[in-house]
Amino acid sequence: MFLRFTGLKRSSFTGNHDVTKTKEPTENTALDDAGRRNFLNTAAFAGLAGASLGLAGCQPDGEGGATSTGGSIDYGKYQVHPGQLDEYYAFSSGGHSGEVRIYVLPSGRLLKRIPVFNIDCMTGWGITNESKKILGTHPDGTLKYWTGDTHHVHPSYTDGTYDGRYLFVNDKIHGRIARVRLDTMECDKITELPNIQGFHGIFPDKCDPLDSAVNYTTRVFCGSEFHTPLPNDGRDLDDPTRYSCVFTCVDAETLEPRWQCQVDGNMDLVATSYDGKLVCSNQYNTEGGAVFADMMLRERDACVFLNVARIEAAVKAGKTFTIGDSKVPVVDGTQAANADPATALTCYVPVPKNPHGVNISPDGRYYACSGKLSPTATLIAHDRVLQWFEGRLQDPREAVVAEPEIGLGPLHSAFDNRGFCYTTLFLDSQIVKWNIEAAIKAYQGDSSAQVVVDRLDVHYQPGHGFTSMGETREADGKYFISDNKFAKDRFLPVGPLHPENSQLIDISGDKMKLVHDTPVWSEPHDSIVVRRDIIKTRQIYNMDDFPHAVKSPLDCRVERNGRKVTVYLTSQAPTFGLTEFKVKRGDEVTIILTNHDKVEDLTHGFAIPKHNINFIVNPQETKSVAFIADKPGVYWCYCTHFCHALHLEMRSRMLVEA
Ligand code: CUK
Ligand code: CUA
Ligand code: CA
Repeated sequence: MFLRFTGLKRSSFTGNHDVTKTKEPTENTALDDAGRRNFLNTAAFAGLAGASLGLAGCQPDGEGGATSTGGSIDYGKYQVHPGQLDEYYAFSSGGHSGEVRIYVLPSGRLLKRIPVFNIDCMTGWGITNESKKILGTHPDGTLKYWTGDTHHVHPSYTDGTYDGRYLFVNDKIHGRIARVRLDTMECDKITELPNIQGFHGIFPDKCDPLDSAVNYTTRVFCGSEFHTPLPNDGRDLDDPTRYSCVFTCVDAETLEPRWQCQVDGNMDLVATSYDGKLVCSNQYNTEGGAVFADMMLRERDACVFLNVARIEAAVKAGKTFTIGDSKVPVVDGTQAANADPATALTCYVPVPKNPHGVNISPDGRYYACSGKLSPTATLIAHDRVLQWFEGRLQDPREAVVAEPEIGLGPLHSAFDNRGFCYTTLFLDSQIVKWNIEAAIKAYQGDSSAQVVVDRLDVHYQPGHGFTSMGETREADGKYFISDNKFAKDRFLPVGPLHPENSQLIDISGDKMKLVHDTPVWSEPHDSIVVRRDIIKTRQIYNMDDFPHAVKSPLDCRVERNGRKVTVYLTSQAPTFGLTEFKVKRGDEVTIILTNHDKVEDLTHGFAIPKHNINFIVNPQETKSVAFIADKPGVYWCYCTHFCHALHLEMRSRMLVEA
């Protein structure tokens, strides 16, 4: 995450934010747009929090972008009536909840929470043996980690658009990547990446640079935000100048790391090109600072581009090293080792101070890197970066084709299919819509080019913004979501912890229109909006996919092997296959439960009081749990998931003998 600016825009906390009303003038209107920008462009950055407070209430309407007020909106046209289905899925990270969420648009209804790095006692994630195996355990069977911090979700691609196979998601805390199957919407793999800390940006490739026949995702790129000693084994604790970062390429099928690339500076967000050739990451800490003031020393940081084909050739040729105990081959992508474009693995394009967010336009031509501490967005041309690698540019900075001033605190950009970019302005609490070609003309000196065409107030302090299908070739320019970090007065109060506010904006016309607010629990960072026809889910499982399935209710039994007891169970509404089972105090009990119901939506649950056992089995699914029966007595194992008129009667008894 970016800095939390303590000086929030004051108007956000006092103004009337009814979308039907225009903004109220505030006391700082004397400071015009230009003055404000200059102020931020001076060396006063060390006091940035104060600066933003000082600017509070300044409302830019200039630059040709009169602020949209919503105007008259036919809200009814966005309603999804009872029985109707939505148009889009939104897959959303859950931040430090460690999960992924699915909500749908335009209604904003939340359909599902997918536990990934967290423990979830509804589904049994982190409780069942199968999920613990995916999450990773110590030799004694206890979970290695039960916390996570998901920031970015991105699905697999074919032909530059989503193919409905997988969703990849990062865990910033422990440096893990997870994969969610999109047919079941469940996590099926997690890998802990070596040599990294603060795994933040993640993006799958969109085709293979080495094999033109492979037009689908085979790699997932992972940036690491925090620099550490390499290996991080206790050496160089007090010498941050010796810390470094590596970029990781993970195989999309095995989810194992293929290679790593050491870079200067840090990595934040990640974007991949549509031709598979480049992957890039914005860097806000090229200074290698260990405290925030040191991370703001330079006027420019960078967006680093990795040349995937060259790196993989270097890996193949063995021009690699390893770090500590890790066997993953590492290439040297530092600037000193890559000064010659003819052989360079990496290209560092300078961009203004502490950029955040980098996104590629749906036509594959431009990367938009947001300024964060600069009121600009930097547009980097894909073909010009390739030209640098061919030795045809003098300076990587020549890959920049536009750098429009768009407002304060730009964080993330998204695109429509008409040549417009939509950037969230954290400090201004606005979305700014700007024209890509006009920005390029203005950069070339055309003062008549109208770059900013619209602004819309959002509520409040947006982080990510994303458009419907906007990270694919099929961007459709219908909706933009502003994921706002502060909701304050937009919902009924629920105590000191507020929800966040995910705002749906119609971008199909010339002016952006705010359609509605959806409260979201802390704290999604990013989402993707996927057309519903792309997602094809299963309704029930296949019993044969589970090697330990209890195939018949007649197979229900208790097997003992010393202190190890296995209970084979089935469920079929409204009964479990055994009405009781007996174990002895101290037994190591494994329960294997197969749900024999075949009816769509007929899920059962299984809970054992006082033993921390609670999980569900979906139709035709098998799950297992293991625990020590350490308390003599009678324990009613009951169905937790309402399944039948006799759901409450759906029980079994565990009898633990003293
Ligand atoms: S980061 Cu949170 S708003 Cu983790 Cu994608 Cu920019
Ligand atoms: Cu089975 Cu409730
Ligand atoms: Ca910096």
